[in-house]
Amino acid sequence: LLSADIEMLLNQQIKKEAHSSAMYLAMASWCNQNGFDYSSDYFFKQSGEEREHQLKLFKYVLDMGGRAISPDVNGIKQEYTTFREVFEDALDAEVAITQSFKNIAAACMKEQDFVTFEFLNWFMKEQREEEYKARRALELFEVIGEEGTGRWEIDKHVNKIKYDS
Ligand code: OFO
Repeated sequence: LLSADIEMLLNQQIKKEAHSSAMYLAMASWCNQNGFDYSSDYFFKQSGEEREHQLKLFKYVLDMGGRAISPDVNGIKQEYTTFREVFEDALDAEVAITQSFKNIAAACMKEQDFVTFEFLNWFMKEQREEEYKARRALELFEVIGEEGTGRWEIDKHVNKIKYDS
């Protein structure tokens, strides 16, 4: 069973994952509208992964006899000023998500909820990859540069970022 506190934290995380999924979908749309097709595909994929994270947490709460809450999602940013801003937001969002998982893990430790703590390990590892990919994507702006056909070149590379754990 889950304590009321851990259940609440997990439900908050479910909402955050739903928000991330919607955020990435908005990024996929913006990139597509602005001719960045590879990045659009990349963000579509990210959106799908966040949806999976949401469902994984959702199912866990139910498996543990808790009350999983289907979240309201609002306040999704639809407009970006620059291509680069999309990637800055993506990295900021992933760093915030990692912090959020750390907070839940700390609460689990305090309560000696080692079952949930163990469950969270999968997400910790996943965040390592997510942060890596977001950081690498943003670095392309420095490595390649935005001048001339730079943004077009950056777009082509975004989808090729590999992570070997
Ligand atoms: Fe990329 O955030 Fe989910 O876990």
